[in-house]
Amino acid sequence: MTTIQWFPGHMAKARKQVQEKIKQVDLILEVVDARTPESSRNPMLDEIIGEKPRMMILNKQDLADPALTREWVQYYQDQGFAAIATDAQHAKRLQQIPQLATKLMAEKIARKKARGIRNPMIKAMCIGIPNVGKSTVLNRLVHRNIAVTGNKPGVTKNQQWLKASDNFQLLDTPGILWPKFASQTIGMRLAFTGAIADAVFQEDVVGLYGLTYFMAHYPDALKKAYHLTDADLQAAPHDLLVKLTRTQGFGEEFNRMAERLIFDARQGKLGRFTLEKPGETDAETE
Ligand SMILES: Nc1nc2c(ncn2[C@@H]2O[C@H](COP(=O)(O)OP(=O)(O)OP(=O)(O)O)[C@@H](O)[C@H]2O)c(=O)[nH]1
Ligand SMILES: [Mg+2]
Repeated sequence: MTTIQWFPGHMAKARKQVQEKIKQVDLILEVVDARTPESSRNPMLDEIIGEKPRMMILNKQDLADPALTREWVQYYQDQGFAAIATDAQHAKRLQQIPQLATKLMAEKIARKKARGIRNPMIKAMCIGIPNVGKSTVLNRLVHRNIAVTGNKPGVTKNQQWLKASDNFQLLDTPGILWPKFASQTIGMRLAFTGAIADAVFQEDVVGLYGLTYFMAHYPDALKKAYHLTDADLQAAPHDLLVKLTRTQGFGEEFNRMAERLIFDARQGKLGRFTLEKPGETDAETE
């Protein structure tokens, strides 16, 4: 299997900046991709954050498998995190974030009030890997499009403070990956969902990973999207990729079909999907 890895210089710098700011913030909002929650958690950030109160935000839930999202939220709550699933394109549910933040900070707020501070400020730092929707979530919370967002990884280049209210301030940060993924399956999941720059990986390898996963877990979605039969789904993934390349009009250009499949999946054209289940180890899915 080819190795996927992406840790350019700007991420090393962004990590250093997170380290520098960590003391100034009360709370961490860790945004992950609901389609691949555990693989989209940066283990490097764990070390930096330490014991700071943390809220897990499983964003892009509109694209993820709803039953598995419920399992993942429960999984993180069982681990003692405040965890919620969000769709940052719709503001309504996001109001749970300041409510939860206030709850998490209740003791600290009470201590500050006891010291005579009438309206204590909560400062939260939003962190996560690239393209999971950090800036979009924050824009919703401040009700304005202040932070730049975009449908590719690496859009936010610098940290930026945003004011949600008189007592809630948010720090947007650039998405950060880490120097070595523990397994190549993690790289595949992150490439497939768009956290890794497309130029860094081979579409045919990642497309074939996605096709194999969908054949095993979401065959009906594939059948519907590409007009396939049950017999087609019995083929080896590589043979199905060859067939799809031809039937979708790409001739012998397997790369282009793989690219199309990745694009369709990211757009939601293959239905809602989640690439990992709580408690599953990568060895089971390699
Ligand atoms: N479907 C869907 N798309 C979303 C959601 N949240 C964000 N997006 C889209 O995902 C893309 C990335 O969003 P950003 O907010 O720029 O992501 P980011 O985490 O700040 O990315 P970096 O700055 O690169 O680290 C944009 O095209 C958003 O419109 C969501 O909940 N659902
Ligand atoms: Mg951003």
